[in-house]
Amino acid sequence: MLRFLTAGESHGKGLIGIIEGMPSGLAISKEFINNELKRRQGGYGRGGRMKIESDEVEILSGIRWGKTLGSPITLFIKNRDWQNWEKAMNEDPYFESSIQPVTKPRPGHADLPGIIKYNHLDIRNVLERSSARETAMRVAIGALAKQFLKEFNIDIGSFVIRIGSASVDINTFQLNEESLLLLNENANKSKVRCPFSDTEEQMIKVIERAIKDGDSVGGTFIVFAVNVPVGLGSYVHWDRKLDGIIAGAIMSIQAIKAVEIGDGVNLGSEYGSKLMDEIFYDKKFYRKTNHMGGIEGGMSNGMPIIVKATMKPIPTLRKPLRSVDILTKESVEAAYERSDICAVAAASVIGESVLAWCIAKAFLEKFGGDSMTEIKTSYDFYNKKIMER
Ligand code: EPS
Repeated sequence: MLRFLTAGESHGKGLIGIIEGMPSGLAISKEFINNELKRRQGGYGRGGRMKIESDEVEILSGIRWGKTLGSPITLFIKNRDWQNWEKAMNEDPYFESSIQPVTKPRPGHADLPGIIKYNHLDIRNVLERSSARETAMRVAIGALAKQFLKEFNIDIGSFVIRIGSASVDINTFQLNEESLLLLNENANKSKVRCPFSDTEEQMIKVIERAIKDGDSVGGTFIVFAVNVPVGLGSYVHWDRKLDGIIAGAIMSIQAIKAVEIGDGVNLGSEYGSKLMDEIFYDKKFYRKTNHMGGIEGGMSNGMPIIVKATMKPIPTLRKPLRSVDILTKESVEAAYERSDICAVAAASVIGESVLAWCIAKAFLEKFGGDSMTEIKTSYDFYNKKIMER
């Protein structure tokens, strides 16, 4: 079974990821992982922290001479910022008295429920781990999943369709394999990962306004997977449904508040006759539309998997909102530390990694084996004997 754990605080020494269940014999490029990390760090509206960090992965176990061994893979990403936080984040109690606790919770953040749940008197004990810094490791881990999927020609990509009031009506576009890959490629060239230049300009203006006003802004991105075989996930039990698995995983990305599959919420406002993807046959089954976003009955149906996710504005505001000091109970303004203004572009890259992981896991459940050779044999058999029957 494919699984992973991450550990690490935002201003601690670094982030660790342990991945178990990757088959042996998978070629892994460290350059590819590092490039994914770089993509995540980009985007107009990131804060000062991204000027400090230049994320690079160190591989501590599980890979020898460029290939997976089948044993647990350990990844490490150093926090360059650690050197500025050595006292505040030290494991040695000696430093405790020299550091002021954070006591003014930010509305919208994990701060207040976190200190109550874990019985802390310093919000730093919560914010360090709830921070989106953790997603750097999820992207590194997703980069392994992407390299696994590439062996089966499965590609993952993303692009941003809304930042605040600036948006493009994506329903007017035909989203097929070719157009999705092109949109992702063009998004890679955009400061906000938006492939539509008019909207891109408006998005930048929206972010500039937020920067000027000491505010923050959220948005919506699409993340997709193409060339996914029919039959990943299952209809037989609730926790095996691919759409449920993907939605839960994407929702777990910091600040994501909505996830839709295919036409998503729009499916609630039309008659069924307009929305189902009719079935045709020419040597194989095919569809001319993809309102269902590549998933029917909790299973992939061979069409591109299309997921839309919406991120709320980041709760750390330079112009802070009202809050209450957790120690004095006085009305105060929420704490402000350096922060991002808009991280929707970064979230879309994180979405890719999370989707890649979900699909790789479902793929291994279907075609599983301990080595790439075994998995490829099983996949080829399915393609030749079952898909083409
Ligand atoms: C984050 C706050 C900021 C972001 C951080 C997430 O960090 P800092 O408090 O050090 O300025 O930059 O994101 C990352 C460090 C990252 O790698 O994406 C938060 O509170 O969630």
